Amino acid sequence: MKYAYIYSLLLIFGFSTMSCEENEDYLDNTFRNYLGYEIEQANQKITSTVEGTEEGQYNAGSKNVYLGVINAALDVFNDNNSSQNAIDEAYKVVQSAGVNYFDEMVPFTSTLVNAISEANFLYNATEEGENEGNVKPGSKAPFLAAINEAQSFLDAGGYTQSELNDAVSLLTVATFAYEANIIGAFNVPIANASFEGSGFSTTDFSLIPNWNFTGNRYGWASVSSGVVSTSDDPSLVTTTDGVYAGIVNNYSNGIWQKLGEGVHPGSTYILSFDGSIRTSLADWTGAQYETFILSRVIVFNSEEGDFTDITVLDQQSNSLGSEIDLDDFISFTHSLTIPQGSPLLGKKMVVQFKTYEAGFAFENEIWTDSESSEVWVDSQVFVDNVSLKRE
Ligand SMILES: [Ca+2]
Repeated sequence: MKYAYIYSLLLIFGFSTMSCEENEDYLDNTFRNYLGYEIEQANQKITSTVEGTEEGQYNAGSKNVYLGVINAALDVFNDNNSSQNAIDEAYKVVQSAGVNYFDEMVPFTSTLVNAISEANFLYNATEEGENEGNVKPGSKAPFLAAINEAQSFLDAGGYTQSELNDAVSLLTVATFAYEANIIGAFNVPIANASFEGSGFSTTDFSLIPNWNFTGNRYGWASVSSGVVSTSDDPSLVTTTDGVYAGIVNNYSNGIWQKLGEGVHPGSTYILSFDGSIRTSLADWTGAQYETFILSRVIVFNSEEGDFTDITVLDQQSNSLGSEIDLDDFISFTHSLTIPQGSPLLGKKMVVQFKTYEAGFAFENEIWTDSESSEVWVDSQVFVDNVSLKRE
């Protein structure tokens, strides 16, 4: 009785280890300890979960049901006269109550919604054929069937988290099988990748389909990012395709586009684009600095467009030199590999382009260069013909 009493005190105060030393009835108490451990785990589950209607919360009243089972088992545990059968039975009942309690959780429906959206994106972005980027003939029909099945499951509702996990697994297996049938590299769709989609020159980024601009970092920065055509801008003599190119100006977070592509751990991505200098003004001493396009692949950790809370998957500085060359776009490739086991699995990728000049304290984008002498630099660059491949 004495030991059982101490054990129950330990349980109440949440100790995670229980000693079996100095116990005469060792075998019996070993089985008791299994039960005690199970009760302790159940109590921890009760204290670490809340009831509510949000994903991951538990249905109203479910805690009391679970607690009732736990307390009944605790009585068996604390009673020194409990038979081995009663202890075994209590052990099973607590375990199955734990499974039932888990099923009372409001399921993380968003995981399936995301998996379906990713699958649809992949399905729509690929065509059957024999060329690189095509999916092998006969692959689309079974994949679409798997997507439709997942969608029907989602629409029907009334599922538990365990059932939802199974549905996500089924769709994931179908998605991976489909991806394995893609020949060579997969072309990640980038909308309006060559800025021809707007059809007119503008600095109003709300009018430029699919690309975003979060504004200048300083109020005095008068130049704006946007899109221009060869006929409207004398410094844009030619583009690599079409007649429009995007403009990225200094003193801003640049331009960016959120893609349908979720992060694939273990994959290598190749980001390609063309760049050219639009303006690269000398500083007040007449010095001309090397101009760069900074290409980045990021994910937003919280709000879309919130650059104070991002994870940079990779970035690369691409030099355009310091001379303005009116007829030349330079082609760049930026390769990045996502580590296996990356916690960013499935997070939507964002492609971002910024510009800066050497001699400028880039990290802080302040007015001093590395020699701490004041410089005035200003640059704008053209970006065009963006593509992203997953290998
Ligand atoms: Ca273009």
